[in-house]
This record gives sequence, structure tokens and C-alpha cells, in this order.
Amino acid sequence: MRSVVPVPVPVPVLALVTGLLALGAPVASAATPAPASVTVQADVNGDGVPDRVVVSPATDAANQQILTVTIGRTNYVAHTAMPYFGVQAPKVVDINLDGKQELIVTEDIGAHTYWYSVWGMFGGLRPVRLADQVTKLQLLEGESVGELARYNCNDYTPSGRRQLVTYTAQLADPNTLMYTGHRVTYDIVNGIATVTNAFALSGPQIIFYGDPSSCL
Ligand SMILES: [Ca+2]
Ligand SMILES: [Ca+2]
Repeated sequence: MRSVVPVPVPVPVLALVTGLLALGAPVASAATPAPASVTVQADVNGDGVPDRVVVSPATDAANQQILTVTIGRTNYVAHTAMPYFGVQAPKVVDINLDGKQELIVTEDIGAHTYWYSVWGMFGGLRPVRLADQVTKLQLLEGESVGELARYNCNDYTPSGRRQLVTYTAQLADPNTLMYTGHRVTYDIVNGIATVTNAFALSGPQIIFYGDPSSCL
């Protein structure tokens, strides 16, 4: 009898291939579905053409999300914190009424309050920053009996530009339901929010009223 095929060689090769396939398997496994992402359209460069905006969980960092804006074939990408509850659809606004839309991105959700940053194309995809050009503008929205946080936009300004107005307040007297807090107005140019007006207020809840839809 003649010995036939030298079997030992093919076996390790096959094993190696099988091993590679096995390594790749979990990626496509239905047992670990990809985390949901959200997509909205916004004209971030003001050319009249909607641009695609996607928020998706970061795969390389816990509690982080990736904001991707696609203009034509170019992707602009930024990382932000991600709420515990997962990615939220960004709100599309025009915070200064210059025809280029901005994105209000949810970074955290507390018991009663949403914590946002505001993003736009300011020489690249960047957050709106305060006058120090470093600190991100943090926008809050929410209310409980003890605390209020609201915002709106005001189109009737001396500059003719839309301005952002924020309100924050705490309950000062539970018997009279009087609140004390602050109203701050920002002029936003090239992604920099400059305070044009800030003062303390006290009174009933209604004086801290802000309508977010005024920023659409
Ligand atoms: Ca566009
Ligand atoms: Ca704008």
C-alpha cells in the first residue's frame, strides 16, 4: 500500500482559517446588536442643501458619543459626552439667524434637566464657546419645583441679530412660590457667545419663561 496525501499540512491551515473566522464572528453576531444611532438633516453651511448629521455612541470610549456632519463628501467629526440613556436626536436650530443651522446636542440628562452643547460649522465642526474662546457654552433645559432652566431666542435686538437668552432660577420661597435667578443674553458670532446682558430676577415662575421653538 502506498501512502497517499500528506494530511498534516492542510490541517493546521484549515485550523488557522477557522480560527480567523471565529475571531471575526462576534462582530456580525445578532447577540450583540449595534447600538442605535440617530440621524437628522440640517443645513449647517447655509447653501440651501440639507446636510446629514449623525450621533452615534463612540466605540473607543465609554460614555462618549460621536457627532458626524457630512457636507458633500466630507465628514466632520467631534466627540462629546453621551447621556446615560444613550444618544438623543440633536435639535436643529439657527441660534443667530445667519442661515447656517446649528445643532443642540444632548450631553447629559439629569433627574429634571437636559444638558446641551451647541455645535455648528465655525471653521470646522466646533461647539459654541464663551468669550474666552475655550469654555463650551452649556445650555440647560428642565424644571422641577425647586429649579428652572430654560432658553429662547430673541429676534428683536439692537444688533439686528438673533440673540440667545437663558434663564436659570431656584425656588426662593415655597410659601409664595417665588423664584430667584438670572437672565443672560448672548450674541453669537463665528461660534463665540458674548454676553450682552445679564441680570438677576426674582418673581413668579412665569418671568423665567422661555420658548425653545423661537430658536428654530
Ligand atoms: Ca448644506
Ligand atoms: Ca446660525
